[in-house]
Order: sequence, then structure tokens, then C-alpha cells
Amino acid sequence: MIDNKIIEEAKQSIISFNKDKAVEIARRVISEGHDPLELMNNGFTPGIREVGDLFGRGILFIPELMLAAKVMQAATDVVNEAIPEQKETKKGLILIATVQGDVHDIGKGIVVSLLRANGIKVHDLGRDVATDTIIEEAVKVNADIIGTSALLTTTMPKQKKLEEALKKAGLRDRFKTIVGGAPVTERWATRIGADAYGADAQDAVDKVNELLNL
Ligand code: B1M
Repeated sequence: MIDNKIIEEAKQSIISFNKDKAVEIARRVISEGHDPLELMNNGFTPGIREVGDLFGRGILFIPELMLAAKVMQAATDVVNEAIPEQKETKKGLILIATVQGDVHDIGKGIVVSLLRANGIKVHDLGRDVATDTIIEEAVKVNADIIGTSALLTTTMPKQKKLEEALKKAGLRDRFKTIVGGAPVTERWATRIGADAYGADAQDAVDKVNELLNL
């Protein structure tokens, strides 16, 4: 287990926009053989969520939100690099994207790294991706699963749109679907008819394995 003091320092490095400190902590914790996801889930992520909260309450503004996002991205890059990609990808293929109108992709990046670390092949379309593009690409790469991430309440409906568009195209039975992102819930997933909901990166891996019957 990582020392609470280090976890707190990681959180504070995001809140105080200290990129060098965040990267140094991530490298140190990894070199000491600790689980990088523990650092992410208990330190960096609560830090960026606190910044988001302060922004939501009008205490911080866009420039600060962007600054904190840069620090978070730098720390996430170190963590993602430390999650080894499994060489033998025999499991199945998931196509993943952040929905149209939404540029939030830090959490999706962690999900992608952990899926790959678990031997699942990932085709990552990036962020702000149109529903039609998601479907076209899923057909093209012959995906087993389509996964979408949404961080805004205004872009969550794009996950519903995807379900509807798949049905309309007669492709709903062709793919399994999984949804995630901070405002997304199990209830939302059920309501829109998605096959699964991923609360965090590890949960996403577990659900994807279930969808692939592994
Ligand atoms: Co924005 N933003 N942001 N933002 N931002 C939120 C989401 C917000 C909640 C902040 C707030 O006001 N409290 C708020 C949304 C409010 C709402 O919708 N009601 C908000 C807003 C308003 C905005 C803008 C509109 C601000 C503006 O311009 N006025 C704007 C929108 C831009 C757009 O998308 N069109 C905006 C912009 C930005 C930045 C660019 C500055 C930056 C994003 C940078 C980037 O991603 N490259 C940013 C950030 C950093 C945040 C917060 C602070 C942090 C998001 C994050 O990285 N979290 C966020 C506050 C919050 O979420 N509480 C906020 C860390 C990450 C590890 O967690 O992404 O939840 P998360 O991912 C988790 C799980 O959700 C899950 O696993 C991940 C790992 O555990 N998961 C999946 C995610 N995807 C999954 C997919 C799966 C399964 C699981 O299956 C497919």
C-alpha cells in the first residue's frame, strides 16, 4: 500500500498545478514497485475532481481548469506507460471513443491502457467522435464491443443516440456496448439499453471480460 502522505502529496500536486511534482511522485511510486493505479485512483483522480468541484462552484476558472488538466495528463502519461501492454492479445476487440462534443479523454486513456494490459485489443478513436463515425469504424474493424465515454451531462445523450442508431441500422445485435464517464451511472446504462456500465478502469476491464464471456 502507498503511504497516505504520498497519496495526499499526489492529490495536492494537481490542486496546486505542480506538474514537476506530480510527475516526480508518479515516477518514484512506480520505481518503488507500487501499483500505479492505486496512486491514480486515490491521489491524482481525487485531486482533479476537487479542481473540477472548485471550478463548478465558481472558485476556479477555465485557465486553472486547463492548467490542472495538463498536470493530470502528465501524471497519467507516466502511469499509463507503467501499465504494461500484454503482448498476446487474444481476447476480443473493443472500439472506444469519447462522444461527439466532448473533449474529456484522460479517464478514457486510463481505461484503454488497462484493457490493453489485460490482453484486450483496443481500437481507440480518440475524443469528440461522431456517432456515425463510431458505427462505421466498428463495422470496418469488426469490433466485438463499442465503448463510449462521456463526461458532460450535455454529451451523455450521445450514448443513447448510439444505441438508437445501431438499432436503426439493424446492427444492435452485432455489437455489445459499454458506457462510462463521471456523470454516467448503471441506471443510465440500463435506461438507454447499453449492455454494460464501467464505473472505473478496473470495472471496465471486468465488464468487458464478461461481455466477451471470458
Ligand atoms: Co471539464 N468538466 N469542461 N475539462 N472537467 C467536468 C466534467 C465538470 C464536471 C467540472 C465541473 O464543473 N464540476 C463539468 C461538467 C458539468 C456537467 O456536465 N454538468 C465540466 C465542464 C463544464 C467543462 C467545460 C464545458 C468548461 C467550459 O469550457 N466552460 C469544457 C467542455 C469541453 C468539451 O468537452 N466540449 C471542459 C473542459 C475541460 C478541460 C479541457 C479543461 C479538461 C479535460 C482535459 C482532457 O480530458 N483532455 C477538463 C477536466 C480535466 C475536467 C474535470 C475537472 C476532470 C475530468 C478528469 O480527467 N477526471 C471534470 C470534473 C469531474 O469529472 N468531476 C470536468 C479524471 C479521470 C481519471 O476520471 O474521466 O471520470 P474520469 O474517468 C474515469 C471513470 O469515469 C471511468 O474510468 C475512468 C478511470 O477511472 N470511465 C470509463 C471513463 N470513461 C469510461 C469509459 C468506459 C468505462 C469507464 O467504458 C467505455
